Amino acid sequence: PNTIYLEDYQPPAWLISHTKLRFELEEEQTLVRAQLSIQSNPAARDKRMPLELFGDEGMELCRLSIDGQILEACDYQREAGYLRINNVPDTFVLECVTRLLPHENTTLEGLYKSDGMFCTQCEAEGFRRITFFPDRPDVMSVFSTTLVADKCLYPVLLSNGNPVDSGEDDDGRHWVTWDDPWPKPSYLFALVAGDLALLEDSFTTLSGREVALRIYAERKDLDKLDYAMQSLKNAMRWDEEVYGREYDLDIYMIVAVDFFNMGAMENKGLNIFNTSCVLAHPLTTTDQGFQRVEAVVAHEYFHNWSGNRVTCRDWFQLSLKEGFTVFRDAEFSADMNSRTVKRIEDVTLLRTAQFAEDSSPMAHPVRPESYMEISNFYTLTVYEKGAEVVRMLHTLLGAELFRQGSDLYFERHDGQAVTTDDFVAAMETVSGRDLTQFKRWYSQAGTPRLQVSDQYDARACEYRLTVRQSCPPSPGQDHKQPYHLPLALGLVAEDGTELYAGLLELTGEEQEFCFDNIKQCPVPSLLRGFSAPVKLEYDYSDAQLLMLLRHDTDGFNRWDAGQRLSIRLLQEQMQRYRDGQPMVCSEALIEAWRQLLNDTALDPAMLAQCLRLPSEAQLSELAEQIDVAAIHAAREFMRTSLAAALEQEWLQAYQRCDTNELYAPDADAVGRRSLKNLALAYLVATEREPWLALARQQYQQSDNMTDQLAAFALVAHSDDRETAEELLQAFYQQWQHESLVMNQWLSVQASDPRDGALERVVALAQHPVFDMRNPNKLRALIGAFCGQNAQHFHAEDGSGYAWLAGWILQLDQQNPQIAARLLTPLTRWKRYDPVRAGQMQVQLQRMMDTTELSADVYEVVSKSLM
Ligand code: B3K
Ligand code: ZN
Repeated sequence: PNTIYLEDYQPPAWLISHTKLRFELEEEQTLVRAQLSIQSNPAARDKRMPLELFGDEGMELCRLSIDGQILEACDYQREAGYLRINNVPDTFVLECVTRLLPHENTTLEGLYKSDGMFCTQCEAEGFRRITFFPDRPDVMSVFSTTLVADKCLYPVLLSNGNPVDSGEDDDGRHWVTWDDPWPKPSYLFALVAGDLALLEDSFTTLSGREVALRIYAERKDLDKLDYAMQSLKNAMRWDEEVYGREYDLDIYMIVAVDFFNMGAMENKGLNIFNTSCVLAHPLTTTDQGFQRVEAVVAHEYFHNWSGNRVTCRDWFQLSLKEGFTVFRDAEFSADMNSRTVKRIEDVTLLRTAQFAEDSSPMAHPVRPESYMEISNFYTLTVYEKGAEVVRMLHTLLGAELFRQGSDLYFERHDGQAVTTDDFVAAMETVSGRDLTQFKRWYSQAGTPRLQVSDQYDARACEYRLTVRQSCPPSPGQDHKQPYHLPLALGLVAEDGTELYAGLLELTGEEQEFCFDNIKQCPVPSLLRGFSAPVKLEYDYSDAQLLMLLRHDTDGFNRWDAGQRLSIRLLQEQMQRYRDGQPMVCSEALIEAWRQLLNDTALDPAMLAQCLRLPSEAQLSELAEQIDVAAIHAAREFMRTSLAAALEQEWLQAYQRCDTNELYAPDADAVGRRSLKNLALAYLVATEREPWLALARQQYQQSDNMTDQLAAFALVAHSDDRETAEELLQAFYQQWQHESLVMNQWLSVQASDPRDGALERVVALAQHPVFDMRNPNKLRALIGAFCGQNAQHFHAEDGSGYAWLAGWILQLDQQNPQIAARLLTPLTRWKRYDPVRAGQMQVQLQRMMDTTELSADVYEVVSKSLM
């Protein structure tokens, strides 16, 4: 595969003003007739370039003409992925007929079938599997699309924009024409054809425009669409209020499909969603599931401005739309629910998974410099770290200037395809600031490290803080320049009084800050709200952390103080485990947790966050060399010690939160359930008989999936095999016809830490509910085993690695994007002991030695072995 470089960017030689498409959808084939109105681009570097269109090799070209003149085979060249036509006029209409086989398309890119309905996925480069086209985001065109299909099988025919015409043919077929007035790149094109049920509602925009809101799904799921609809309306209102952005078409549609490579897709006016991100019902969806639906519905809606009206010039700019939109959806979720809890969840994801990516062979800047396969760059770095970069701009400028900058960005670039530099330039204009150094966040990979030390002069009432920043090397970047970053901090007295709160700006490699008139020696509360995506080091004493856990006025840092303390204690136990010494659980920690648990004034959601030990994945990220067994042993030891020591408190917390309220997915109720189920998990961890019975009782009496699933997982993983098997069977019987619930059933079993885990997942892959063509099933089984069952995935004999590699090789033939995704755990081999690292390398090499790897898998494997 070729490597594409940012520095090679050239403006397109040809532009398309209008794209007219006609799809003849049939069972055995689809014919696509495309009429492209083409002009040479006045802004192109070289004039008189041949016309080059992208087109997938598997696509059959049936007919090609220019201004009505049929082209013969000698008039054009078809090469791997391209069609080249020499000697074309300056302005002309190209007509092209292609033949596709959607029912055989297992890549879930381009036009394919999901459970009998036709649908599309074009981002990033799927449109070239539909027709020959300048399939790049800086070519924007107006689309007009006609769909023709059997009326009984496909009564619903959808595309972008507004329906403008329709009719019926004599042969039982019907057709609908859709016009999308807004110029868009081909990656935002979509069509859907199927027998779909519909939930309809409407929204009146700020300026009084009436918008029809339509959510489509299979008939059996019609009762699971209300929450998505409510979330959509909330998002539309929020974007008007917070960003002044209104919707711009008469119809907004969402379609739920079961076969989908990722969460959802923001196609103009016609979002296509993975069922897992749109269907929600109390009986089948957990609280987490509800919150994901709310967040993803909002995210795709927000793209209408940040992504669609203003799009990316090239795919290196992906974070322009994704980082900004993730920031927008995170703020929306924070406003709809608990701001601090949302921040804690996002930072946990960043610290666990993005930091790990940042130190892996696939590490890349938020704006990558090169890629082989762009699908591999829809990453935590581009999305989540990208959102942190936007958040830092928000922090540095303040909410008001940031809003002005966003207004200016949309105004300047409406209808354009632009770069992250353009985004920052708008922020520079409104603030009058020079953000040149800040832009290193876009160009440098790796997680910066902040080392903080301090000094207090009691006589002068002077407190000095010294901050040193550095950033480790990453592939292709040995030396990093210092970053410009906001460091929010507070100074807290021993008794909890806040002596100072403010924002510092770091630009140098080492900087000293002096605070006057500080009357007692303070404890610094650093990086409040996680004001920059860095690793912070400061030599806190246990007592200081306990004080911050009790008194910090910044909720995020309260939680973070507790995490730091837990991490330190866990790391000590890991060392003891390795040294063969007995592990111990700190009395101070137990007492601190007891106080938290007894403090009934605390918000249950926050309390649950504070009483959750850092995950094995996070402890792994922090380790010099990952010792899977020590991490697991230490964490289990702490968990069971805290469970036993605080048994009464856990029970009280459980009872306090076990209110008999009707299910609602609002922040308060979600918080109570999260504390309740955390308490139940600790109770069960005591291995005392009554608590497993309590879990079983909760399983039977719950009226919602959150409580049912939490209890189910605890029993399913317990040593009481009789009850466990009974529940596994009962759960299956109850939910076997709910595909999304069956994903949970698979995941619970795949993450079961008891012996024999690999044998169990091998057997489950043969179970009728498993379907290797469905990405949700693959994530539920393979993803969960490799990601949430470290003990067994990392078995020293390499059996887990070999199993995964076997899957990757098989899946690569069918769906390269998913294959490359699932491969991630093996790319981390350098972090493990020599035996495991060697075993992982063997599997990577095994893949490398296979002929015919996709570009997706080849890129990940080859970079990992470098
Ligand atoms: N933009 C899509 C992701 C497309 C991924 C293509 N491999 C969803 C989103 O971020 O909203
Ligand atoms: Zn997005």
